[in-house]
Amino acid sequence: MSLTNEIIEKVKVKNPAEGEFHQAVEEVMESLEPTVEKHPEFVKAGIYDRIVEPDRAILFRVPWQDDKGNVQVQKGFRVQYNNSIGPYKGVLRFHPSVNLGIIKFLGFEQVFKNSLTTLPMGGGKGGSDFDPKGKSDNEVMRFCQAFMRELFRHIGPDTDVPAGDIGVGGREIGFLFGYYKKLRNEHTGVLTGKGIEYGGSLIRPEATGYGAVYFAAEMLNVKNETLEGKTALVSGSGNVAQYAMEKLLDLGAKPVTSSDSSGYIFDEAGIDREKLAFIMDLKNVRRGRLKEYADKYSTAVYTPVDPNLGYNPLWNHKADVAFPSATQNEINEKDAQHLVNNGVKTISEGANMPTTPEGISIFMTNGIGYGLGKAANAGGVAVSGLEMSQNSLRYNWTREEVDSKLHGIMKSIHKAAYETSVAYGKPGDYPLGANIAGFTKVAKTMVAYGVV
Ligand code: NDP
Ligand code: 2IT
Repeated sequence: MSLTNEIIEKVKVKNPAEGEFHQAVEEVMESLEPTVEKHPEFVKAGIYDRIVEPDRAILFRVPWQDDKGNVQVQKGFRVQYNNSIGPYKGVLRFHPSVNLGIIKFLGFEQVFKNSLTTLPMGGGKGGSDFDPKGKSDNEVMRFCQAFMRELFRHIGPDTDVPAGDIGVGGREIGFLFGYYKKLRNEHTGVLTGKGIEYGGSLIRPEATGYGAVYFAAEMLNVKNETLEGKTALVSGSGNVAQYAMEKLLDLGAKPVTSSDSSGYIFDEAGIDREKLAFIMDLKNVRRGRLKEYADKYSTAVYTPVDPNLGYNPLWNHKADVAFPSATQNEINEKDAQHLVNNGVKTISEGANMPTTPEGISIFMTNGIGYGLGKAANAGGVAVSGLEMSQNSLRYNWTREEVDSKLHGIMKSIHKAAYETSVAYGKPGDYPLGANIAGFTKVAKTMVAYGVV
């Protein structure tokens, strides 16, 4: 058995019931197989065994009081995965599905993603099974404060810098940062995604969605194509999906779908700027359900989620490009086949690990340009890195400066992934190229440090 396969098997045995984590390790390790022969120094230093094991995983109890005065208890997690190239960096996710396996998969992915950004950031991830949906602002505040009461002792601007993800937006970051500041009596860049008034970076809210579209544009550029006039399927209606749609409109493409966990809308006429503004208000201000979109716009059809269907009909519409931007494993084998059958030739993943391994192999065997999440959605963490730099400098760059740095970073991520795929004899195999490029930098650093 090859070394990388041995590692996969060991991870499965040693970390039972962590399916998403196994999936992420399998995906990365399969790509890394050709590096084993090329880098005997990595094997000698035990890098393959060490890279799958987090530096530490912190689990804690988060007790908080709801509006009725009842005590609720949530699980809290922070997995500090690898800080070889910089402080641990990666988000907090608040969603009822959060468990240790999900946080470990996200943290593991983050190590390679952050390495690809060219910025000095290690990888980590955290979160809670708390569900902000249906909670009052006061409840969310009390929960965030309770969460930070434990987390503050493990993080710091040079140690570990969290940010937002599913269920953690500007409101939550404000509560978390305000309480950290109170506990530590210091105003530093300990969290990113902050409000502009208290150290946030311009373009951070837009960065992941914009970056995924810039990445798609780079993939198309290899084939001498652009996004102009292309029809796009987008899933999700949160932070990433909203700004992916905005940048698609800027570049002349037509987004036709959007979804939330209850269902999706298909708007053949296209989601234009006015309709996008409606989605942003609905989701960010009124915190409502996407079904309202179809009540307001007669050009749209709403389809509720049918858990017995075995596929997501959102991916079964004619289009050219697709931006999965909701959550993990939202494209299975059937969905991938539907995308291929409907003429989609380019996928740029805004979400983390939205495609199952079976789905990925359908894309690869059909020659689809497949931009995996850790390359395509790295724009968010990249601008988080720029926010950290601005906080250290106590300075702010303009919107244009940040956007142009983001664009440059997405181009260089694409270049690194593409050129590595060429160097390893598989031009256009983005999973291979991105995983190897991200890994190599971290592995070299680990070798330099010795056995620590
Ligand atoms: P948001 O919470 O802003 O939006 C998430 C969207 O996905 C919502 O529309 C939500 O619907 C939907 N969704 C979430 N969970 C599920 C589920 N289990 N089933 C179906 N739909 C679901 O999160 P983000 O936009 O920030 O994150 C989306 C994805 O992008 C995640 O995979 C995240 O890890 C990834 N990502 C985010 C980055 C960022 O900077 N924010 C950076 C890089 C990656 P509903 O409203 O009903 O919950
Ligand atoms: O998955 C990700 O890269 C993010 N959600 C952003 C991480 C960050 O620290 O900004």
